[in-house]
Amino acid sequence: MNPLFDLTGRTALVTGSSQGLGLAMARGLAQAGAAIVLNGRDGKKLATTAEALRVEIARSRVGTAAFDVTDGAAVAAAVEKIEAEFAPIDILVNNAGIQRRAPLAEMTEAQWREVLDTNLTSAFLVARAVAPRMIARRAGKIINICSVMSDVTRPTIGNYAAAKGGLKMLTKAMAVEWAKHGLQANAIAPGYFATELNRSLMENVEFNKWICGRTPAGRWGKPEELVGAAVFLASRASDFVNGQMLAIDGGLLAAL
Ligand code: GCO
Repeated sequence: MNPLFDLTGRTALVTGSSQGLGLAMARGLAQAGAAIVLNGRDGKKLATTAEALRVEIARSRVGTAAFDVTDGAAVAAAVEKIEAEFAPIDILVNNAGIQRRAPLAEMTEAQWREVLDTNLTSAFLVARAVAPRMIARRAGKIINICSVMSDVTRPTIGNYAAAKGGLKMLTKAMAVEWAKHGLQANAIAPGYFATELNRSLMENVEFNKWICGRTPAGRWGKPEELVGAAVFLASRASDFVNGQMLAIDGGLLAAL
């Protein structure tokens, strides 16, 4: 492997990584040499997932941190514990996200707030806990998992699109404040990927046909197809990249 992409000796915290895109990126970062801290709210699920990764990837170091990314006090305590007991966090992947689909005019305040809290505010809360430590070390990589919905949207996901659009701008805000301290903050924007979050969409014959037609590559993405971008943005190869959003979308954002 080109040493530019070697993550040996680095530690990555990946929020929302007990399944789906977060787990796929955590696996890829571990395969590139990083020690990994998995996060979710279910400690048992995290422990099972971590053990499976340790078996799958020889010499991997995988820890777990069960905490609610929307709870500022819990986030601060968890980051303190990780840095004290596992390792300093060199790479933060803000991946935690949910969907609560509803037409805007019918959307409840709870559906709005839950999505904005989990998909946007959490990235602020976790980065606010981690960044001062990275600043003190004058190095750190922050990767926010945005979406094609940071730039475009469709009916019934107005809360999700607002959150992901905000996350794109929060990424730029992090970059402009923290680059001088040696940190790089960037984003990955997945298109439509085959995950649990999208199972109902994939199983809908009409929606599946629309997505495969709307995506120039003509198919759904595979979670492992995010790994290259994650390793790039987590590695020395991206030391002069800041405030950027890299779409991994099969060409969707390029097409009318
Ligand atoms: C939907 C989907 C999308 C995508 C996600 C990809 O309901 O249209 O969940 O939101 O999966 O945005 O980044």
